[in-house]
Amino acid sequence: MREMARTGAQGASGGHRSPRGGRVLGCLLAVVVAVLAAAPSAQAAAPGIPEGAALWYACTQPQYYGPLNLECPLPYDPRYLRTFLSEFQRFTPENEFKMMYLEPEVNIFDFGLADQIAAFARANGKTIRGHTLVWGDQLPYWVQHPLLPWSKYLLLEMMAGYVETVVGHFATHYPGVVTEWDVVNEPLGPDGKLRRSTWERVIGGAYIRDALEYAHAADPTAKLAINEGNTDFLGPKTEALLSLAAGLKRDGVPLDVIGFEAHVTPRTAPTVGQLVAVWRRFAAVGLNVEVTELDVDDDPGGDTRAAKDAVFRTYAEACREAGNCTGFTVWGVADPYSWLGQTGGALLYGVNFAASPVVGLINGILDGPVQPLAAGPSATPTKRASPARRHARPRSRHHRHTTRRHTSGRARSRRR
Ligand code: 9MR
Repeated sequence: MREMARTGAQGASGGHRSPRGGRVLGCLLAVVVAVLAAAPSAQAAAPGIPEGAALWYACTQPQYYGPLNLECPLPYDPRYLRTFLSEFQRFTPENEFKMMYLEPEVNIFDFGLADQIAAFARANGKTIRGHTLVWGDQLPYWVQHPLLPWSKYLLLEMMAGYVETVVGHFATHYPGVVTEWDVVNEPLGPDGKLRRSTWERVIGGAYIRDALEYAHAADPTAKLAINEGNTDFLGPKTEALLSLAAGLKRDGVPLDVIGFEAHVTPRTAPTVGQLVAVWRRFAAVGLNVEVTELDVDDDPGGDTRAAKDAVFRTYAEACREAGNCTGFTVWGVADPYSWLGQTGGALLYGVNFAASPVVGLINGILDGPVQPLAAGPSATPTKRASPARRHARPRSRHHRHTTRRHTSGRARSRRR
């Protein structure tokens, strides 16, 4: 997953000077350069498919300042940072951007750690997939507190305030760093019905489109995603996701990407053909897709490295072949730091940060130009009521909040 050289054709830098008396030639050259610049160039955009990893930020730092439960689970090892920096172009904060950390108390935002992470990305030329704004898990205690009897309107108000504050924070203070958001995470249950969560129970299914609208209003430049798992095969859950996504696109809701988590094993993984078949259905409704959380756990009894590598290759090949795949993210930098535990061998870099043999292959597959869908067939928003109007949301109760720029967590010294 080397850093791909992304240098397009170098533009005319003004270094040419017409020889004395060569004005006509100079003019002609200027015209040719202008025509070439205006013509669509095959070399103009050759960004390949960006490769990312879920990052445990504290593990990149010898000194960590933040909540204790986001400490790196292992002693500081500079190889973690080195591997990330040299091999990946972007990252997903594995936990740090989740609501329980960003709004730990009602109306009190804590961007202490998130600011460090965004500054880290900016300083190192990386971009961030923001994960995740509206999810049923990893919520602050107060969202589900039985003594807080949410009404639909109050919860919607709170959700609007949360999404606008968080997305707006990064758009304002770190422009161009958080380029994409998992706005809604795992909205569906295994049967394809909307997953029960505080959001769904109190607001109803419309919370999905509302969250997307609020995110778009806060940062019109960010790509917006719904992220879901276990939808790599055609089946009831995948059909339900497709129909949800198609409906949103039809209504002009700002949705760009469907994220496919891909927590799989060699036995549960799909084939290239199955993935491409699913992803093309999403292309047909105007959506790009991304592999967002790929890791390959062991089946009972264990699997060989070769079997796992074949799965990584499958996802990379499908991503290249589908035509609308705009990202490839593995869920962790190296095995010792995987949420699945250290022994699984579920990632591309092993216990000693040695690259699996498939890494070079994946680089080759994902490199080179791609032409994802720029906008879906229904991407032109239809004129329709804003979420606030649809729900007759009482604007006067606008969410007020205080932001805490510095986290209450204390500095943690790390052993080398
Ligand atoms: O990798 C994350 C792990 O460290 C957390 O303990 C866990 C809490 O639910 O969330 C993990 O990440 C999840 C992601 O946010 C959403 N998709 C499933 C991921 C794996 O559970």
